[in-house]
Amino acid sequence: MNHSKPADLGIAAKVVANATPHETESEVGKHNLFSLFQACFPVDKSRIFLETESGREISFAELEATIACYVGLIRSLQVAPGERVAVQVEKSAEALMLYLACLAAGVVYLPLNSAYRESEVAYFLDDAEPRIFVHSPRDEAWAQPLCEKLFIAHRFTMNEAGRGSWAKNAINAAPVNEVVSRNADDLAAILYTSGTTGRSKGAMITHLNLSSNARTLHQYWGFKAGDVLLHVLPLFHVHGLFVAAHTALLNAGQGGRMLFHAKFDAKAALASMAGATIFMGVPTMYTRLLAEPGFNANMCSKMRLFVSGSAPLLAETFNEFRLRTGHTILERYGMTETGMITSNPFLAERKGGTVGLPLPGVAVRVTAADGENESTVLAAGAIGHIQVKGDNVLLGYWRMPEKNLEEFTSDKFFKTGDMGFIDADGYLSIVGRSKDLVISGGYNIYPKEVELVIDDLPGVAESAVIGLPHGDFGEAVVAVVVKKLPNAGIGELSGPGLESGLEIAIIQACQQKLANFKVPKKVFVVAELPRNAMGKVQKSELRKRYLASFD
Ligand code: MLC
Ligand code: AMP
Repeated sequence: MNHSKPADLGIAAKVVANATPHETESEVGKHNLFSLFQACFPVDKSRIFLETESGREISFAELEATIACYVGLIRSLQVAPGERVAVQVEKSAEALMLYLACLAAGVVYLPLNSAYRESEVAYFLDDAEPRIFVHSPRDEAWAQPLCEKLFIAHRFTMNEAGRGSWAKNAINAAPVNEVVSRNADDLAAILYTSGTTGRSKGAMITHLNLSSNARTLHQYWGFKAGDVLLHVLPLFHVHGLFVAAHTALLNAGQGGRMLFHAKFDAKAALASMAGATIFMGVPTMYTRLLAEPGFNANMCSKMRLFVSGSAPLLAETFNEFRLRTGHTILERYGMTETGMITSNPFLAERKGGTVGLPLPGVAVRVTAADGENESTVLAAGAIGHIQVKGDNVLLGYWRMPEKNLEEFTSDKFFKTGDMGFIDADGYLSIVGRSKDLVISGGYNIYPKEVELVIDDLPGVAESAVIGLPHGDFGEAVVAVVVKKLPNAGIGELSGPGLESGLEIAIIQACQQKLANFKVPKKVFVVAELPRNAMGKVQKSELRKRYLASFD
């Protein structure tokens, strides 16, 4: 355990670049996001909030009773508000209730993608120092020694049906209905995002960040009485957990509910669509829906809104969707660090190829450059760096004061790392990224993280990981690798052949150490990597060279 880390949240919070006093005296302690949701729950608690694919129905009464037991368990373990609870489980109603219980108990929720491998999880747990780790029973063999090594006090399991030692212990805990008071800038969650250096950063997300964004989206997207959200996204990232679940929770008072699918499956989603009014997905989900021959306007006759985000939506998907269904997909733009930033309007024109207008209360600007001119705002139409400011923007990075300085401008705008322009009507378009990032099926992959794993292999001199256009995932991860042997100059080979041993070793190492979506879908072995005059690897050159690899 690294004892040089700041010991408590207060210290971490004080070093942030954008900490502003958000509260009036009368508001102090009244910012727990769970209280906001609970205030929206209907008087008739027998009403159903969530229905799973198998037809299991969860009423508000069950939701509240389960959450009370979970809060009771957290309290009985003497985990104090502000301490972290890390959760790496498959999606289930119980996983959602565990998140809500963490909010209610005032502890900081740390969701982890269920695809993360042991070494990835080890980093997050070591960095965040949670008091509780809830994991899949499948990972018992490594989770148990890891928790011991990191002195994580409490470890529980939860399987894809929501069962396991967490649920068993919670049943025996004395239920606690009290919601812990929280201030606007108290942490609700820490979400790790990878970094360009390969080291992940914990984005500290406050109760105010989440409540302000949720309220805005609920209103901006015109949620109304009786809306049914078809929830197919994972529960461990912003899109599924905050955007989708939060807006549905805020709609609970108006008879809103969710159809909850454990995973996205195009056929299953279509089967449920007849009973739904709102769908949120990443572009891959839309291309997969369109790939279903029977998908047409009749199948979504009750649908009012299709939202897309997390990755660029291709013009052809936007257009074909409109032709096939009569619905214009509403594209919005956001980040883990900021929640949602812009959105196409619900009522006014939804412009394809743009991510819409700044959301109410969110300031967005496009500036000349990072560094000296980082606050020089560009005219409409000019491409530059996208920056954002508002109650939605993270408090700072967990125990990384240097990142807080780097990632915010001197006038407290957050640098998104995305490049774009704002048109004369105020709509933002994203045209690229200044950060070296691949987005595959809505998941972010930082090439550096994959390169570090590949470069560690004995047969590898160096590697460059890039994203290439991919029909299903939008972009796919590809590794271009130089062999260590002096006689490696044998041109480009892939597939079975001379280099296949190295390729297999690379794929295996990545599978062992990285989540499956980060594993390269192709490996090219080359004599050398193209470099510019400064010696920097020219990834744009590699992207051009291998552009059509997935055609
Ligand atoms: C799965 N695979 C992926 C992948 N998902 N590879 C690359 N990119 C992905 N996104 C791997 C699988 O492990 C498998 O590999 C192979 O690809 C085929 O898998 P599949 O069965 O076709 O994939 P599936 O399980 O159906 O998953 C696809 C998906 C999923 C699109 C449903 O990736 C998904 O749910 N994406 C949503 C991500 C998301 O929620 N992003 C929001 C982040 S928040 P193998 O080797 O095992 O065969 C954010 C902010 C914002 O970005 O603005 O919202
Ligand atoms: P994450 O760190 O996973 O939250 O991913 C955030 C990144 O996803 C942003 O910085 C963008 O690069 C990208 N992103 C999100 N929404 C969109 C969108 N609608 N179009 C293009 N890129 C998007």
